[in-house]
Amino acid sequence: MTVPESHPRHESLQAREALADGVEDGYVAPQGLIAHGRGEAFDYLIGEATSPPAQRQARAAAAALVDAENAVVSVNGNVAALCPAQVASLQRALGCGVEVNLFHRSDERVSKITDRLAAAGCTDVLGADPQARIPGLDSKRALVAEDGIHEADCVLVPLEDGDRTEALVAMGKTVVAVDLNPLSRTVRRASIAVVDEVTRALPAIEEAADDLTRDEAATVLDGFDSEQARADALDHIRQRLGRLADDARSPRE
Ligand code: PTJ
Repeated sequence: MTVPESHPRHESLQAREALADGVEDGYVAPQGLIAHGRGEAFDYLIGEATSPPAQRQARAAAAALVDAENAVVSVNGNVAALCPAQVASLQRALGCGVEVNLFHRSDERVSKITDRLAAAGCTDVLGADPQARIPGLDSKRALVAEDGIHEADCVLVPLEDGDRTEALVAMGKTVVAVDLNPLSRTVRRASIAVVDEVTRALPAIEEAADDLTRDEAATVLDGFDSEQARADALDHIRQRLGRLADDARSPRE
């Protein structure tokens, strides 16, 4: 289905179409539709735009990636459906690795996602032949490439589950998450969480990285407090809802 450009919710409907197509093509997990719906609900509360706290989080995320020796972006079905080109652009800008890592893993899905990423411009996509495991994880998310996520000092995990975030942090890695739900375990456990929609967050991270030298990145990281950043994300929603409630109470013209 083509969504008319004039539709007031064009972008949101396009994203839904991309995910539904991905389910039909067999590379998005059906559970990905549920995950997306939850994300959409939080995006409504956030205001469907990158908030000032998310901008600061994106700068810290960029600093972590610039500071890393060996950063890898982890890609699941939803990310492959929504923003393969943004992943490719980030890879070009930062020279980082890209690895397919799936919760509902099957060889067929990994292969389709790898092809989709390659078609979008990603190079040397890892994940089809995982030789290592993340310790302490029983799910298939534990399966990783030795020279990819296993070796990485920094892993960018958009739309992640809390268990793997925790396990990657326990391995001593810097974990940068992108997740619209500021209450999720992922956001609470990540070294740096960007509470923003993934198609907005990846370009914001890339743009912030453009301006950062390695020395500046270290300074940004020194000044970043992940708990304060999460509190700022929650405050953003609280203040926004407060304003909307005031508007609803005020008499209409
Ligand atoms: O492709 P697979 O097999 O690896 O499975 C991927 C999903 C997403 C199904 C799997 O990782 C999953 O079940 O994730 P969760 O536990 O539902 O968590 C997804 C998180 O991403 C939730 O906290 C959502 O709020 C958030 N989210 C959903 N859509 C977006 C998002 N965050 C940013 N941008 C989005 N577009």
